[in-house]
Amino acid sequence: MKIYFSGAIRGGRQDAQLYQEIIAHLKNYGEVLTEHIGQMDLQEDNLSDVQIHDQDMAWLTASDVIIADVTVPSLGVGYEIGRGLEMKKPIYCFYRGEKTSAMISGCQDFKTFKYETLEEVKGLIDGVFESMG
Ligand code: 6IA
Repeated sequence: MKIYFSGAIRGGRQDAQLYQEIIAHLKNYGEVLTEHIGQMDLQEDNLSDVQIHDQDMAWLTASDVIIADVTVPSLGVGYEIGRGLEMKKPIYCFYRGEKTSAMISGCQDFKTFKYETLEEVKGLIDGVFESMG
């Protein structure tokens, strides 16, 4: 099982630690192609934006499932969800707080779950993978 985890980078790194813990949990179910998203010391490196985009699209294409944290608003995360939908990938979105974008929670082609704590999101992720068999 190849898992594409999607979370904010230039959108804001305030949840980076949480992404790291979600990624650690996702590893119980397969290979996480985008482990760097949880890296606390993520630095803008020498990759061009074209290289970043093309590498991420290749990983998205190779993935079996997309798990997105949509709490911190991110153009890249929204774009990946849209492209993943176009590729007919199974997508599961998770967010904390009052609301997320209506374009995410209002899309009936995938499920969006609200959570409060790390333990809760881990439980929701367990449910998702159990339902996938
Ligand atoms: O618009 P955002 O930057 O918040 O978009 C975040 C999403 O786009 C993530 O789910 C990533 O898959 C993808 N993404 C955006 N920037 C990068 C990136 N930057 N590297 C890999 N994936 C990215 C490289 C610079 C970094 C080392 C700081």
